[in-house]
Amino acid sequence: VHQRNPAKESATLKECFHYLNLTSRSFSSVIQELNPELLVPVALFYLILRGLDTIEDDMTISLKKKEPLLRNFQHILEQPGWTFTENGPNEKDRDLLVHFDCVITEFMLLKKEYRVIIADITEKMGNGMADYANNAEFNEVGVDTIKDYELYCHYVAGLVGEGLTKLFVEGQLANPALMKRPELYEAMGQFLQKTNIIRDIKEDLDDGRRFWPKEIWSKHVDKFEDLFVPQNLEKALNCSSEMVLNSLRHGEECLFYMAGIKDQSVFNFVAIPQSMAIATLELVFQNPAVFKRNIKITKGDACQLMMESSQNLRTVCEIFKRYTRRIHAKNNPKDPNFLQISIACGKIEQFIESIYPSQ
Ligand code: PS7
Ligand code: MN
Ligand code: MN
Ligand code: MN
Ligand code: MN
Ligand code: MN
Repeated sequence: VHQRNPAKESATLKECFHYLNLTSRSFSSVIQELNPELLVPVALFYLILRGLDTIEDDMTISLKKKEPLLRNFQHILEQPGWTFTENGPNEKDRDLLVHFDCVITEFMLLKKEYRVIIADITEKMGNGMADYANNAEFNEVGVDTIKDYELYCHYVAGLVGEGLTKLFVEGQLANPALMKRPELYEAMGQFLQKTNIIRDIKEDLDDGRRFWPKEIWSKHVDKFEDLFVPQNLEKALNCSSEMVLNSLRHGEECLFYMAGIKDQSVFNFVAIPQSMAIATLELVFQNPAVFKRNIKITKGDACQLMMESSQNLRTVCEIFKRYTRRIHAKNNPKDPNFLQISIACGKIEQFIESIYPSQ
């Protein structure tokens, strides 16, 4: 049920949707099903952040070039005709930046209130990314403490939660009270980003980047690279369990945030990625393949999750309950975090039981 109205779309807006379809596997369809008031603002918000992330991710751009691009990306949004052709030829979403002028053209046509929200988040995220780009190049350890790790996740995902929530409230599609609960929209972003970072460890290593904090991996191995040595598998799995636990702790706050969303299209938009994330967390938990290749939930599972989570809070809670139980069942008594993981699963299960008692 796409809410787009192609008859009224300009050529540049059509081009923007072309790049949305090219760059996003999970977000493009849910964005295009959003309430018409927010469909275009959120699509452009996505493309702008995707463009910024493409620069952040490109390890062929020198830090000297990358840093000012990241720090000044919000000003690029006011430069008609700006395009970028210096990304490495293999960079995944290079085409979007080569044709970024269409995004700028459409951004400039947005309501002022939406432009201000998007530009503000872009500025904060770009500066945060730049801080950590420095970190990766000069610092052997990558991300040091759990606090640093959570600050990085705040920059690249918590801020997206903030910006989206502001857009929902400005568009009168969410309860304004959500603005008074920053910990809830922060949790929505942290849960997605942390799960992505756990899953992508091998892919990120191959790109020369590491996001798992030293404070966690150093409890299990001496060197980050040791996580990938087959003889260290048990240690590596214990380490990944600690990462999973750290992410799982956001589960309740995510469910609480979603309880505050009344518009059906916004509900689907926020719930589908969260359901994919809990399923991904279950997939990576105690899974040795994480250290060998990039694993993903199957197309079939993704399809079912999409249908089930585009209903209501009850069906999303059922998904969370199902995957939390699977994590609980896989939990290994020899794992140093066994007890903490069991408690975290129990808390999510109890929270769900308190809103939807089973008998
Ligand atoms: C504006 C829809 C709903 C309150 C591009 C959605 C990369 C996990 O690292 O490509 O390349 O493997 O899988 C999305 C909160 C952000 C956080 C963040 C913008 C939810 C640029 C998504 C998405 C907040 C930084 C997945 C965070 O990308 O990752 C819009 C509420 C972009 C959300 C990045 C990651 C998104 C991510 P990677 P992916
Ligand atoms: Mn990135
Ligand atoms: Mn990325
Ligand atoms: Mn073009
Ligand atoms: Mn990633
Ligand atoms: Mn990636």
